[in-house]
Amino acid sequence: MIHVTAQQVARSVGRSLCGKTSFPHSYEAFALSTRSSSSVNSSSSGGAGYGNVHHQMLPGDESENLFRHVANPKTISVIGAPMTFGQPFVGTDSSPALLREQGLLKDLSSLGWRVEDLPDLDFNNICSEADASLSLLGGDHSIGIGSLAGILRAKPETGVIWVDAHADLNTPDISESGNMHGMPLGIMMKELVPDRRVIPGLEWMEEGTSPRLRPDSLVYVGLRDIDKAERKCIRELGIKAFTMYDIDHLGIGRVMDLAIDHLLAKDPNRPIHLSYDIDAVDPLHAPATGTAVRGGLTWREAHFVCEHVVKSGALASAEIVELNATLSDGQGASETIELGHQLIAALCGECIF
Ligand SMILES: [Mn+2]
Repeated sequence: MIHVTAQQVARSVGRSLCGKTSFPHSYEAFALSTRSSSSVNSSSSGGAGYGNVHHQMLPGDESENLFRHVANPKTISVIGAPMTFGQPFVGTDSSPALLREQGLLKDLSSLGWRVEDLPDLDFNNICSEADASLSLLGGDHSIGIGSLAGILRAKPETGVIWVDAHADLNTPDISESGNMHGMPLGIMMKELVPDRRVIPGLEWMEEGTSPRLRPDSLVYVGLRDIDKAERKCIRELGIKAFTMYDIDHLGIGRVMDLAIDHLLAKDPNRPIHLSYDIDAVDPLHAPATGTAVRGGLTWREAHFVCEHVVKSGALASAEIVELNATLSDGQGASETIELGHQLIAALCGECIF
C-alpha cells in the first residue's frame, strides 16, 4: 500500500505547473484537444488493422502474492492528470478520457482490482484524495515532477524505473527546448538543482520534507535520444541506464532483471514506481505521441517491461504519459491508446499465462 494521497500528488502536480512552461494556456488549446479526442475511434473492439486483434484480460495466478506494497483487497486509484503544457503539442490532456472510454476501468476490475476512479486533477482546484495504489494517466511527462515529489514524500526509499526514449534529465539552465516534460528527473536531483527556489513556481518543492531522488535510485530503460548535457549528467552521476543498444545486446529479459536488481539488491522491500513514457515504444506501435523516435521497444518488449516489474512484487505506483491522440490519424491514435490501455492492464497483473 502506498501512503501517498492523491491530494499530495495533485498538489504537487498542480503546483508544478506554475513553473516554466513553453506553451501558453489558451481556450483554443482545450477546444482543439476536445474536438480531436471526440473524432478518435476509441472503442476497444473497433478500429482498423491491429485494432481488430482480439485481446482478453486474464490475470496471472491468483495464488501468487504479487503487489506486496498494495492493500488487500487489491485496490487501485486511477487518477487522470490531463496536462499538456509541459511540451509544445496540445492533446495529451485528452488521453485519460480516451483510456476510460476504451473500458480501462472495467478491465482492471476483471483483473481482480477494486477500482477507485478519481476525478481528473483540476489544476486550479485541487481536492481529490486516494489511499491505495496509484495509477496516474497523463498528461505529458511534466506530471512526473508532481508525482515523484508526492511519492518520495510518502516513501522516500522508492526506486524509480523510467521507461522512455528520452532521459528527461534537463533543467531550466541546460534545456535546449525549455519544455518542462524534459525536466522531471533533473528537477528531482539535488546534484542538478540544489535549490529549487531559484525556479519560479517551484518554490513549494523546498517546503517541509522534500526528499530528492538519489541517482542510484533511478534506472532508465529504452533510451535512444539523449541531449549532450544529459549524457554528461548520466555519466557523472553514475545513473544506471539501459539504452536500446543494451536491449539489442542483452535482450529485454536480462535488461529488466538487471534494472530490478539494481533497485532491490540492497533493500528487497523498497517500493518501485514505474514511469512509462509511451514514446519508449517504437512509433510503429505508438505513433500518437509528441516526440516519437524510431528504433524503440517492440510490442512484446513494451509489455514485458510491465509484466516483469509486476513479477518482482515491488510495484507500488505507476504513471503512463505522453499519449497524444491528436498527433496521428484515426488508426494510429486508436492503436496508441489501445497500447496504453494494455500496458496499464499489464501493470495490474494481466499476463499471458
Ligand atoms: Mn518522457
